[in-house]
Amino acid sequence: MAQLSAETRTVHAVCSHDCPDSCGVLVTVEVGTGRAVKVAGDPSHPVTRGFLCGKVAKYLDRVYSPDRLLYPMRRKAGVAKGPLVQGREAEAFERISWDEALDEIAARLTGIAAEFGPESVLPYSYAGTIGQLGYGSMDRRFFHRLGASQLDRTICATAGGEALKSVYGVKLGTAPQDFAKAGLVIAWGANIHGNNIHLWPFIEEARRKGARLVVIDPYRTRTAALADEHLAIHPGTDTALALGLMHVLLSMGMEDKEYVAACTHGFAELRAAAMRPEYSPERVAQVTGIAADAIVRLGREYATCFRRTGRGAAIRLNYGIQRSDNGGTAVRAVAMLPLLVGAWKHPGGGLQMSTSGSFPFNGKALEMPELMQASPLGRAARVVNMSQLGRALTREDAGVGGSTPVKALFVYNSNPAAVAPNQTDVLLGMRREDLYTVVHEQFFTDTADYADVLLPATTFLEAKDVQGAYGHLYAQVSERAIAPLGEARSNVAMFGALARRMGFEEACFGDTEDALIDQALTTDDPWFAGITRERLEREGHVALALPKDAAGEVRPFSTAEWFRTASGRGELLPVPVFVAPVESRLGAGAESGAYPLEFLPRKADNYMNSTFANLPGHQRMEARTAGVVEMSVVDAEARGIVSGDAVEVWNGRGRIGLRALVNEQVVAGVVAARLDWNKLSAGGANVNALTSERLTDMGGGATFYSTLVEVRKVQDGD
Ligand SMILES: Nc1nc2c(c(=O)[nH]1)N[C@H]1C(S)=C(S)[C@@H](COP(=O)(O)OP(=O)(O)OC[C@H]3O[C@@H](n4cnc5c(=O)[nH]c(N)nc54)[C@H](O)[C@@H]3O)O[C@H]1N2
Ligand SMILES: Nc1nc2c(c(=O)[nH]1)N[C@H]1C(S)=C(S)[C@@H](COP(=O)(O)OP(=O)(O)OC[C@H]3O[C@@H](n4cnc5c(=O)[nH]c(N)nc54)[C@H](O)[C@@H]3O)O[C@H]1N2
Ligand code: SF4
Ligand SMILES: [Mo]
Repeated sequence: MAQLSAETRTVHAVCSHDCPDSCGVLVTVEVGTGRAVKVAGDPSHPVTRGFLCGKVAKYLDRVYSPDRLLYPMRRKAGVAKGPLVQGREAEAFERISWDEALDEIAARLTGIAAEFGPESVLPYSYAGTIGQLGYGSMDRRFFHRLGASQLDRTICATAGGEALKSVYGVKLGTAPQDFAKAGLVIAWGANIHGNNIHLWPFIEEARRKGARLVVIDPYRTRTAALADEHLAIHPGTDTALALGLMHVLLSMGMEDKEYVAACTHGFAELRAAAMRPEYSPERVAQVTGIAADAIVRLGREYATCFRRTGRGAAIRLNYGIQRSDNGGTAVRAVAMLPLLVGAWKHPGGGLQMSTSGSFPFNGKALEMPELMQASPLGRAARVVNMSQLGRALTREDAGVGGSTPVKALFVYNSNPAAVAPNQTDVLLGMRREDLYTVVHEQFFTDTADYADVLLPATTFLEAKDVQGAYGHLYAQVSERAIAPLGEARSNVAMFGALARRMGFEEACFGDTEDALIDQALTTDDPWFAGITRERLEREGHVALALPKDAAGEVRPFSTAEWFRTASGRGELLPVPVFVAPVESRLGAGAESGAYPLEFLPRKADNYMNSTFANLPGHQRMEARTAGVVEMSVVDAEARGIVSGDAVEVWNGRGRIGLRALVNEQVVAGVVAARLDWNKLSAGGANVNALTSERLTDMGGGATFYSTLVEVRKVQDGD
């Protein structure tokens, strides 16, 4: 008989997936077997508050999945690179030992670097883990010492990040708990219920006290459906809406004159711009698709929030609005709104996009860029933009000047075959037989299908790390709860071992996780005052030491001291100007009429980008959106399409096969489909076969949400 009450212990870990919430996770481990038997949200964490999202509540299904990649493997001779059948990928590879794997990789990288120069090696990583060590420490040291190309990690948040910094000088905002005190909450390009669920209870608390929730999103997300008002904005037109709201509030003279004078720079110019006729509610309505009276109402409600309710207006701005040609400008425009009404001074008021800038981790100590000087290059290596991977792999000059082609690709923390834009070129490049590809992964992803060598990676239960957050203000240490499964190694362990195999003798390649955590926390920054590894280990989570006002509250940007811009104020210059994205109904890309529909290649509520997409339990939760393109009845009827029809969605870059789902999630002119693994998609390509490598106006970011397509019914015999 099974023993019912085996002795257990509880370990504090941190969910390391790329999510603003960075939850404290309590892992129950059976002492006898060392097996994790339960994961739960840490009830003592002020934002996690004892619950996990639906994805990670089932995390043990992922950790102990029979599909985990557990051993180093090498592609069998004669097996071409390219899509494999899910669940049978291992047949294309043969198991090898870590020693063989490291020997081979070291020999190949050394040879390629000698023949083509070390910049012909391209690391490719993003946010498989956002633990400080796993995201960027030993890996960066390794590639710096090698002299490999540097990767500009732009695929997610750089447009918005640069934009926020241009206005405030720092990526910081309203704490999630403070949303409970708000008198009005605006979710702007933010799918809170799907992507940031731990903010939701605070918003519900505010609503119970009378606050309204307004969602500005072209898609009727779960968040929008649960809101008091949903404004279905046309994609890429947020700058116009923000200026329209300014137009309304400035026309009424509702700006906070004292705050504006003390804390902003460039108000007169911004006022003149916003008062131009093209930002009147009527004109903005034409551009955004939002009724003029709704714009006037929201402008007034926002401007008068504190006077009416004694509570502030809070904006949850998220990255949805900046995945578009002018996404940086859009974020700047929205981020200026709280500066005009002084919302930062009010309880619950302000704006949150990312709080990551509040964590002064010592990135330089972790990454050691000075090691590039010790590499054969003897200088800083060239930089390749990750949002243009297709270009980097298919053009001789890697798209960045010079003549060094990419000859080796080292992928970890990412699944570019599924998530990178312009997939046709990405896969064309990855299929190259003369490209040596190493993939460090937990699963046989789409990217693994193109690997020469596969290395098994740990999950966050299996390695220690230290983590901040981009949606709250607590630092945490994540303890190792269980031993690595199979022969999995953490990013730190793997790159440390590979560095030794390459003959890199610097002592830094032997640093332990604890040593790295200590280095990450070594800083004079007062916001980390009193935060040490020992304290984090003891307490699980520790609040940042942010400055408090006389009432003992942390109120970012309530006074001029908070701004870290050159002007020392909230920077309103240059004033934002609305320009239609190239691929939008008003943009140059629509002129030919060939691709009239705006396409939203969305994230799944129950996956994390492409992570979880292979797990049956998660697939069941996402069944509604599996393999479908959602469209309005207007666009469906115009094409003779009804729900269930097989359709093709295409543009000049690619085509994918889906089934139509005619509903009210999108308005006329917009269609939506979600990200999946390619090999789980009909036809073997996902939504990124349609997206482009055009970059954003700031930060060189990806423009996933500015994509034009056409849809047609697939006739019998097609
Ligand atoms: N469940 C789940 N959680 C996640 C993720 C996931 O894949 N699944 N991904 C994680 C990652 S990597 C990130 S970066 C965060 C991102 O979190 P969010 O920024 O919330 O991410 P998105 O879903 O990209 O965009 C939010 C919303 O913006 C809308 N949107 C698209 N274009 C526009 C536009 O032009 N204007 C406006 N106003 N809205 C627009 C989209 O329809 C979407 O509903 O979430 C993280 N959390
Ligand atoms: N069409 C479309 N494309 C998108 C987006 C979209 O909304 N729509 N979103 C974009 C955004 S915002 C982002 S952030 C990117 C995300 O792109 P990625 O960062 O590539 O995200 P994931 O798809 O989650 O893939 C992460 C991979 O890392 C692996 N992994 C996890 N932990 C570790 C570890 O410790 N070590 C190693 N070696 N591997 C690990 C996981 O198994 C997983 O396969 O996608 C972008 N692409
Ligand atoms: S994915 Fe986000 S919400 Fe879910 S457990 Fe991880 S940090 Fe928390
Ligand atoms: Mo992201």
